[in-house]
Amino acid sequence: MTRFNSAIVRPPGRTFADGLTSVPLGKPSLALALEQHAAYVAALERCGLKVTALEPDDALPDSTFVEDTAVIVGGNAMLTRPGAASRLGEVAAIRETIARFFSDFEEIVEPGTLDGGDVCETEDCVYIGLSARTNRNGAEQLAAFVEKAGGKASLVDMSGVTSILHLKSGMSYAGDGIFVAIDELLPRLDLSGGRVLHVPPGEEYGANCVRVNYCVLVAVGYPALEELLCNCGLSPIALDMSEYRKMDGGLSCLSLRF
Ligand code: CIR
Repeated sequence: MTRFNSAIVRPPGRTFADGLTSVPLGKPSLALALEQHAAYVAALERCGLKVTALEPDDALPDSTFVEDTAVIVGGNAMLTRPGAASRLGEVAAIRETIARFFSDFEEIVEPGTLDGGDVCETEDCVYIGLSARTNRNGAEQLAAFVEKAGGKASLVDMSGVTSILHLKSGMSYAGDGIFVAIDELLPRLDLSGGRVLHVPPGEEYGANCVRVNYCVLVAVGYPALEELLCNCGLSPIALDMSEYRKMDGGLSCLSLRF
């Protein structure tokens, strides 16, 4: 299991509610979002990570979702090129921080687009979702980056999957060969021998969980999924994500972990 030591986060700015969203859950409260963010950071610290918190950026409403701006696989970093035009500026905003941690990094270039939320890494394979945000060219650039370092990549066709924004909105790798996935995605995934925890009906939002060292972060409110994780010997830490969910965000998208 990959051991993480560090994380990069960016608390939401005052324009958080102006970000992109496809869910009709109402306007998020910035005060509550900041509270939830602080709890998220505390959980990462409890898992042993040293957290670098960037300044909130009011010019970029979605910039708290730092996961989409860079991919860190096998210890190597690649800046992305987000598929939503309003998020392209987030890459410049994180470049210097990535450069501070990774002396050498690459970058997805035009015409490729890729959001980090479409990338799910295991010890054996990097799954890359072809979604409304990540196009084939972007996915192939990342696959080539992974393969150059000796890794394996698997492209996941998400066409027709409308219930989720990113690949990791519907699946996670919980470590130790355990995958968590919504049934809609399973026929599209080649999980080669992994153990699959089927997300119970009605708990689909919980699919976006994050294994961090000995714990797994899960969203509050998905008890059946939490029990499945506990039955595998995992230790869930449940975090309230209500305000981020309103903006189509999940647990993984709030940090870059390495
Ligand atoms: C967006 O639509 O791009 C943001 N409002 C949410 C991004 C969530 N990112 C993620 O799940 N990796």
